[in-house]
Amino acid sequence: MRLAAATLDALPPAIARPAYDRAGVTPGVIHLGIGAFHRAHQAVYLDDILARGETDWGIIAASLRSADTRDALAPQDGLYTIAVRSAAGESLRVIGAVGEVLVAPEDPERLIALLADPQIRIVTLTVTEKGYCHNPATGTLDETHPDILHDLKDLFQPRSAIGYLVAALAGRFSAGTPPFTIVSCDNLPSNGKTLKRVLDRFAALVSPELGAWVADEVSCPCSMVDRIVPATTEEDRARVAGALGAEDAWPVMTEPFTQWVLEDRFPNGRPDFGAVGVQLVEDVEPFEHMKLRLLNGAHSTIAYLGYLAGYPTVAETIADRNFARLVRALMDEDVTPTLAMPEGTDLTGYKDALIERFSNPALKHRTWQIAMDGSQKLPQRLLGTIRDRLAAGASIDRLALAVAGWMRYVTGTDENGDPIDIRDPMAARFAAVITEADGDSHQIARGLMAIREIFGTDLPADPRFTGPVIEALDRLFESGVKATVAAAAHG
Ligand code: CS2
Repeated sequence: MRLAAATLDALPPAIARPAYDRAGVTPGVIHLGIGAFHRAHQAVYLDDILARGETDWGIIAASLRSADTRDALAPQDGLYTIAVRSAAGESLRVIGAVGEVLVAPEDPERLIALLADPQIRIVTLTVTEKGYCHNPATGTLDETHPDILHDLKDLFQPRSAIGYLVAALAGRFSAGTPPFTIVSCDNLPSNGKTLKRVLDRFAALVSPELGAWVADEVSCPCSMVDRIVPATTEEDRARVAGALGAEDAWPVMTEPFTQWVLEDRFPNGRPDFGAVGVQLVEDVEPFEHMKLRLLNGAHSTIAYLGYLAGYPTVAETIADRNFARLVRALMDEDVTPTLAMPEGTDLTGYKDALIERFSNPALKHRTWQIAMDGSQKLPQRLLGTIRDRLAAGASIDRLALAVAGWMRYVTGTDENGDPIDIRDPMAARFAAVITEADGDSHQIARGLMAIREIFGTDLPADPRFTGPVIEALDRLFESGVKATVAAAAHG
């Protein structure tokens, strides 16, 4: 038996499922970049919205590249299971908010036409950091990006998310249809502002009239999204199928915690997000800094140093007392002083909860998974904190060790001499630096820091930054990761 609309009633009673008639749902949201994260986060909130009777907020989702998700979900009528896992066990819930799943490159015009439809009032995005085709150090459109160059030439056969959005907005503009509101749900700094900057610029390059309309009319509220979603394994699939008594080709694994903080700027309407636990605020930035610097900054530190220390998962890394100590000190001593939270925010509780979430033994979140795309992640996770610390005249030793951990990782060889499978759009640049440095750790550090798209021009020129990073990388090479972490944890 396969999970699908027709088999929903046959599932065991313990499995939660859509508490509404899916046949009565109409689409109001298009999501670009349907992956596991979207399905465990925004789609769950919208499932709750639909269950409240707001039935005009169904989701049409698109993959911008691969057909995997569509191939898994289409035979299931868009249905899939989320498995909420913790030490206490696993609870399963079938989500019904996603109707159709499209594979954009198969029929770009269809996706553009759907996006241009007036009933679509919100577009949400999870296209990962690199999907914005921006320069991560400056947050501006990368006008030399091959997809951007392509999309500017051939707007109605786009490749990038930005191209799709602008192609659809051009259609809405000429038809007199109000624009959709676009919500970036990626871990970018000021994600809405970054999106808006890139989008406005791209639209202006298409035509001044469209550029002016997009700049004036399109709202891109910032949002902070949070839920840990490790990649699904074969073991997960088999376990979920056993519990459902039906095959689900792509269940999604997640944790009990979930958070969505969103700026309330939806000129074309929105569902009652507040009623389903979304925090609607005036200004997301403080929450975003809190999350990117504390959660993701710690995650990346754990990913590089933990991987190199031989720990396959976050939980195994944090179970090492030295790592737990280092990460907590990084949060308390280095990041916390850079945060300016609204009154009443319980930062200590937030950090305690983070350590508990990282320790969740049921999640098996791989360090290798988080280590991906470091070039896109470092600026907002670690380098912003470093800049603030330097401006305050404060020390950056632990943060420098995290950056050096990334450098040691991208050398591509672990401490046993085995190769590391590096996934990063800038992997070729790293490899060139490593080859050129020929084993000289100072040259490795200097060569990597010279990559402006990551470090800008200020940090490589500041000895208060370069000194501690070079020193930390030396120590990683000389003493090994575990000993270096142990020393830093007790330093
Ligand atoms: C992780 C995030 O893979 C990564 O880079 O740090 O995906 C993290 O799990 C989420 O941001 C949690 O909300």
